[in-house]
Amino acid sequence: MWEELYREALEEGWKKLQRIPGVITGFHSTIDGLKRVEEDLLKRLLEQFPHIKSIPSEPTSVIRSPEDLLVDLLISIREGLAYQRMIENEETFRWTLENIGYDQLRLGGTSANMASLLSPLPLSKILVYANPLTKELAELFPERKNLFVLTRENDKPVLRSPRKAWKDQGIFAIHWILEYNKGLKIELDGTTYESPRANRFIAAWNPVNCRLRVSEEFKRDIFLIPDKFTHFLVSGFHILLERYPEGKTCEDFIVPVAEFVSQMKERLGLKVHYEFASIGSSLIRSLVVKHIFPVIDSLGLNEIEFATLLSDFGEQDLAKELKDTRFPIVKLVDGLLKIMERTPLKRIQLHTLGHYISITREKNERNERTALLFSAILAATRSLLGRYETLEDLEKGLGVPTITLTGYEGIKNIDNFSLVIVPTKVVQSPKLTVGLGDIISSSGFLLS
Ligand code: 8BR
Repeated sequence: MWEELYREALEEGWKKLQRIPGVITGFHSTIDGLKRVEEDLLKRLLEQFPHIKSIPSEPTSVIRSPEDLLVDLLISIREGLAYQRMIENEETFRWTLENIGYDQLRLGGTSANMASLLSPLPLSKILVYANPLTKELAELFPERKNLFVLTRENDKPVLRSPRKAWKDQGIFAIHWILEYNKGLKIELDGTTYESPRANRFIAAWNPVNCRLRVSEEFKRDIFLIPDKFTHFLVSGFHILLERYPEGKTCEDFIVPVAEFVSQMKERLGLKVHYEFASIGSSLIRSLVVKHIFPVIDSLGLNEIEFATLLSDFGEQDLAKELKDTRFPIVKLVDGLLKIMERTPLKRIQLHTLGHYISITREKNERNERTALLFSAILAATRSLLGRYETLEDLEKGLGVPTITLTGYEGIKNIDNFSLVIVPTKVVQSPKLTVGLGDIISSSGFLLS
């Protein structure tokens, strides 16, 4: 039965996407700088700080100096853990650019990734918010007829391909992905440390995006263009800081974004989806729940992010049980019901490796099922081929076997909520897993 439903969902989803007038993604597009960390680089960096004799146990909360960055990187290597920290000042950013540099630049940021992953699909318009849009960032966007940024020409707001609309040249923001292999050695004052596994440390300099500052031009022009948009994918709250060097707090930046999203919704008639992503700070999470949840229609997350959210709502026992028992569907459903009861959300879409679940206030089960199944085909295709360009590519994803059923799959109505649980297609040796969550949630929302 599921194979048949999958086939129908591919056909139906592909047709339905063509009827969507336009999608906006904002407010986090950036450049990822990939750098492979080897022993000689570590030696060169350590020579600059001869007083470092040992590695502290915990990383810093933010990177305030080149030394902080190096120490955090060493901790990540010693533990084999993927920490992510924001760089707080421009001197440290310049030092890192000069002393570490990058091997390769890649498109980064949830909004840019979602726009880029949606652009091969038959959507007529995708408007991505990318600011500042330098030549370096613009050239990382794929060249596609349906992908735009909002810019001005002859004093009029217009939609243009990012590649034709860049303003400055240079790198003003970068998220360094410092990757290392298993067994990388650090020699320090007679002691040798060795990475227990391959992983990465991310150090990000992004002064505009980390304040979620939306340009005045965008705030005005989005209401002036004649082009119709119906869906908005908002994200980027995971790179906020609790406090800023100028004395502001994350709330100073969350509140204006929430107000602007609410205005966009009202004046443009948009449906809004928010992709949670992993937010380390419980303070930022609680402010996002307070200010952002009331202005969105749909929330997307994975099971780990969901367990954290449950803890924030005082459901620590359920969150622990979920983690201890490897996220069984019945418990995930219990948790989803609790979050729906306590928030104004209209829809939550939760993805795990084997199942996707959506819960909604309105009865929309057939569309929800098509949406989830279509998004699973996209995830399977991207895992299988590392990309998708055409309907034929998606047919290859469709061919990936659907995972074994547990008995909970299907449509359920509980306490006035509609639940749809689908089994997914899991690729055995995936070519690529980055960006899968983003594509599952964004395509699922568009088709829901
Ligand atoms: P996040 O990026 O939000 O963590 O989501 C990742 C999702 O990608 C998982 O929930 C799972 O559904 C999907 N995924 C992964 Br990871 N590996 C996959 C694979 N080999 N085949 C299909 N889907 C996969």
